[in-house]
Amino acid sequence: MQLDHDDRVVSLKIVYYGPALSGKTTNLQALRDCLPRGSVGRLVTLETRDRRTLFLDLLPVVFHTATAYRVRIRLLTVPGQVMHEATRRVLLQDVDGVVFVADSQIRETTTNNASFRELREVLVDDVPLVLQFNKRDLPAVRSDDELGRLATSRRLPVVGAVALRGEGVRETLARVLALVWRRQAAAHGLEALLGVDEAGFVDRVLGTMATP
Ligand SMILES: Nc1nc2c(ncn2[C@@H]2O[C@H](COP(=O)(O)OP(=O)(O)OP(=O)(O)O)[C@@H](O)[C@H]2O)c(=O)[nH]1
Ligand SMILES: [Mg+2]
Repeated sequence: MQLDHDDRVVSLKIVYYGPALSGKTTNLQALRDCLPRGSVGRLVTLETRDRRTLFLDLLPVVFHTATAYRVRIRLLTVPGQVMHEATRRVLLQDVDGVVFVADSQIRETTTNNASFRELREVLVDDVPLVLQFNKRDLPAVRSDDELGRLATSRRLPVVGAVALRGEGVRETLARVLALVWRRQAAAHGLEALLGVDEAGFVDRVLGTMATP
């Protein structure tokens, strides 16, 4: 988190991480289409001709609060292909929260696990992390029971999603934002600075509440 008291901006960085083709870019595309028009910016993608992320995608979200402060959230995706490991490491610097986008198909389990291990090697332990199991619409996916057990054993929030249809995408973002708030709000006095509590903060990003 960056606090700029001169410009009165609170900046946050959320990274969507995971193996190639799990649906990270699709998550940002869905968010661009469903977050409040007044706060969501242009989705910037840097991809190859075959639509694979080359460096990153960036979706900026900016909103004013009832106080004089603005909140700027950068939603980023990493390129999932194995060869881009160095890029992924760079993008994780100063991250405030991570969404791990896994592919729910059983045959992708090994690939998911390798990517998750790579993330764990780099990520500072107390950075909030949410597991999204995407592509719930496909056949031969891991069962809901299994996802429930994973949530318990890893002690992480797990959200099922069909990013292609925008399902579960907002809930995933809401979960990680709530955890980021819980980790940082007290230390930075965010409640006083922004005039919102945890629920109000999440509502402002997702647009579920009328603006004050
Ligand atoms: N069936 C199905 N397909 C999906 C879903 N989400 C994404 N896809 C498809 O999966 C493919 C890969 O999606 P991307 O969002 O580009 O994946 P990515 O994780 O950004 O991939 P990299 O940039 O290579 O790391 C695309 O063809 C998407 O349309 C989903 O929920 N269901
Ligand atoms: Mg991508």
